[in-house]
Amino acid sequence: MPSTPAAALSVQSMLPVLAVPWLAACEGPQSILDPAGPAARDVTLLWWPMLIVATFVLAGVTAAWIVAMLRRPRDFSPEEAKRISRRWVIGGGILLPTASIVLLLGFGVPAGDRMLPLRSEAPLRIDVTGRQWQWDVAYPGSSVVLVDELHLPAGRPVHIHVTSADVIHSFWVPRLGPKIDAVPGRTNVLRLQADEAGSFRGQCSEFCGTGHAHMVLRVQVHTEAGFSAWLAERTATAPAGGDVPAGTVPGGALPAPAAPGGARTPPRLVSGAAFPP
Ligand SMILES: [Cu+2]
Repeated sequence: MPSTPAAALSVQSMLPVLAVPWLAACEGPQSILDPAGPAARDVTLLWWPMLIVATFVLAGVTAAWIVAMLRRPRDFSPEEAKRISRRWVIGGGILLPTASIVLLLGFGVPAGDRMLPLRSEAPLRIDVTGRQWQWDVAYPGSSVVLVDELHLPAGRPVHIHVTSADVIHSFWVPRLGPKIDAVPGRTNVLRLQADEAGSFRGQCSEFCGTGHAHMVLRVQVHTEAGFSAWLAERTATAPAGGDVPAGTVPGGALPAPAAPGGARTPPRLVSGAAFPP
């Protein structure tokens, strides 16, 4: 604790500065605390109670530890010691974890179910393939193939079929929903839905090599009519073999290693497009 008024003042003046990293994470194109779809909202609603409960548990354990350090030792009879230790084992080792797990499952299972693919209807399907270090995005039924760019309609569920061409990546658009792994030889399906039109940002969230940090995804959500018009226009203008923007790796092929065992071509940023602020 500060021992002088000047020290107390300097601590107080530092508090806003120390709070900046915390508050800065509350909004922005990649914040889970600023959800823009039902699945992302479920994640946020689960995250806040977990943070609050974890904070109380930390405070309680710390307080118990301080009390234990400060209290004078007492002699307990064997029966007393047994009764006290049994109370802690039953309360802290059985009742508390059981209540926590039941509460978490009560919230988590229905929320997880709302992120799974729908069985009753066939929503729009988009195929996403991760590769070092880019996202190939294909729209089945059309010749449109994009790199590091995903277009969605607002207000309806979309099934994102995610796989990988090389190592394990993880597809994540934090403001729209949870992440899902992109695993070679396997296709995982994630249900995403955006409330309304806007720009978002996704990021590979599984370390996949030196270009991992640059493996970003620009997400544009259109209105329903705007999406149909965009897809029709891109389908009409897409060249044979895919609509891959200039400057990206043709067809998503991996660049050759610089030398046997050497590093691949350094990653490039998203096809020249600016990210939303
Ligand atoms: Cu990665």
